[in-house]
Amino acid sequence: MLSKNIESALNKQIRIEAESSQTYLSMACWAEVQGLEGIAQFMYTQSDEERAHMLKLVKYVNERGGHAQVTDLKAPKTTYSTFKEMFEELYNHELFVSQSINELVHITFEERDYASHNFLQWYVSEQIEEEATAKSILDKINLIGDDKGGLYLFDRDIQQLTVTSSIAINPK
Ligand code: OFO
Repeated sequence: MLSKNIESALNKQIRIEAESSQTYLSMACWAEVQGLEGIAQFMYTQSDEERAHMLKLVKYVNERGGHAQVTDLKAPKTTYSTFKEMFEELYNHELFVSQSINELVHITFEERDYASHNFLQWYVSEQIEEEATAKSILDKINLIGDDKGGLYLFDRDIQQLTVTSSIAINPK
């Protein structure tokens, strides 16, 4: 059974995961209308992953005697000056999410809710992976600079990352 405090902290995280999904969906739309197909696919997959993270929390809260809350969400921004700016925002957003997961883990520890503490370890590992992916993408973008040919190849190569993460979400 979840304490009220933990239930509310988990619900806060449900909202953050839902907002992350919307943010990446908006990034996918912007990239798609710019003709950046590979980047758009990557962002659509990221958006699906965030929704899956949200649903995992929803199920956990409901199964543990709480009530998962589906709320209104903060609207994400819809345009970006450059794709580099967009990936910087993705990276910063992941840092923010990691911090939020850390705080949540801390609360479960303080309340000695070891079941929730254990459940959240999956999110801790996931954030390590997502931060690393976002950081390595940013490093590549910095290497490309303003080179149009480099952008073309980057947009093509990032599709490979998308294939890898869809396999991770939908293992057959
Ligand atoms: Fe939900 O995994 Fe990153 O944000």
